[in-house]
Amino acid sequence: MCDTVVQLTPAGRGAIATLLIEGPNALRWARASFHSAGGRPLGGKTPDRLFVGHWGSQPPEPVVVRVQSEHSVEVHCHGGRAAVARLEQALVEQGCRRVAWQDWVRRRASDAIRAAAWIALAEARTERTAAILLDQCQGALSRAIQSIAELLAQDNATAADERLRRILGHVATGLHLVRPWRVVVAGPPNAGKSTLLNAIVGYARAIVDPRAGTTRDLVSSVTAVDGWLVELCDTAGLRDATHPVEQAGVAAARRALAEADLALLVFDLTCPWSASEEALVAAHPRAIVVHNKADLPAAPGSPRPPGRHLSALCQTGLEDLLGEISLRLVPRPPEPGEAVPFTPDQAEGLLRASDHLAQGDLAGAAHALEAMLRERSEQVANRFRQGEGLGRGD
Ligand SMILES: Nc1nc2c(ncn2[C@@H]2O[C@H](COP(=O)(O)OP(=O)(O)OP(=O)(O)O)[C@@H](O)[C@H]2O)c(=O)[nH]1
Ligand SMILES: [Mg+2]
Repeated sequence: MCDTVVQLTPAGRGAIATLLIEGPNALRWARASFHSAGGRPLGGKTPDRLFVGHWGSQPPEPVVVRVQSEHSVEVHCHGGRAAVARLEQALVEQGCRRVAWQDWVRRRASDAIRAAAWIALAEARTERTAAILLDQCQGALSRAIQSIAELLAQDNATAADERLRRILGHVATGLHLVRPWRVVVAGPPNAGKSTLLNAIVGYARAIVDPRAGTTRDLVSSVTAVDGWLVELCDTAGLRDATHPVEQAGVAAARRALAEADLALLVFDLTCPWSASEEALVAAHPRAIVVHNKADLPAAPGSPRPPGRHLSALCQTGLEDLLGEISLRLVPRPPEPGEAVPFTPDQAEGLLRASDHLAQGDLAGAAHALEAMLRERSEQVANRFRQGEGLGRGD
């Protein structure tokens, strides 16, 4: 086994970075570069001790070293990229191998799914999504898959199918734990789409103007709605544009609408309801309809379809709208500790198992599930045995 160095903290993001030196000579490498502030030598008899001092001499880099054992030493230094690169480089020149943190995690995790969960957890941006990923780090999905494989081994296809369906019900949620849902705000010009986007994200992301046709391009902002990660996308007002730039904007808006996970169709309550608005609603039956400018008297005329009456300008009615967005995106949020697949590979593996099960092929289903737990760990282990698995830890 050779000695390795891995950066455990994200590159350049924290005030403090942590490097881990592992291998038979870990303590020796640390001793070669570390100068203790109090003159106390690194190591000694007591395990798990902290030492304050500096690394190298030209110039000295302040560090705190934690000796976990002769084979495992943590070095805490300034979090900036330059300080980390200097320490890493010195260790590499001494003969340590640099390991990417993702490979370090994969090598340690007991199965491929837990490893993927730890890696995804580093990307989680809300407490709610992090809690779901933490459950998967602690084995929720791995155990669920193992238990289904056991049911299959016992020929209990009905119970296996039921559990598999329950997990598959969370695929869409799982795939959006680190990748945001895309919610597109569309509707006729001047309806208050940009005002609504700004009100939801909490700052003036999009330009607002009383003149119709202000927004021309797609304007996005990532935010959290009820703890779910959402990319809100403002669009050009939908109308028969004559100017080529506006035409391009309207075409982009229509594409965004077609690809959206959820659409908010925003209309102006002070304008009479028209046939083109009716057609827009009919073309997007799953959209949330928003009747905006509820702070002003509504235009008399033909009845409007049901929808949320609110004022983006006065910010009234927004909470209810956010609640509906959350419910539409995730109608059945996972219970704490529940199994949630969170990568496309996992979704594919589960669907493959489900297909085998539907054809009465229990062994094939079990094989597909077991492969999900195994594959990656084996690949990574092989790469380590062959001396690969190295790379930048960022
Ligand atoms: N009274 C009132 N005015 C609003 C409301 N929402 C938006 N407005 C006003 O309506 C005008 C148009 O608002 P925008 O947000 O730019 O409308 P838009 O739909 O983005 O318009 P385009 O980008 O041109 O398609 C601005 O003068 C806003 O201040 C509202 O809830 N109440
Ligand atoms: Mg606009």
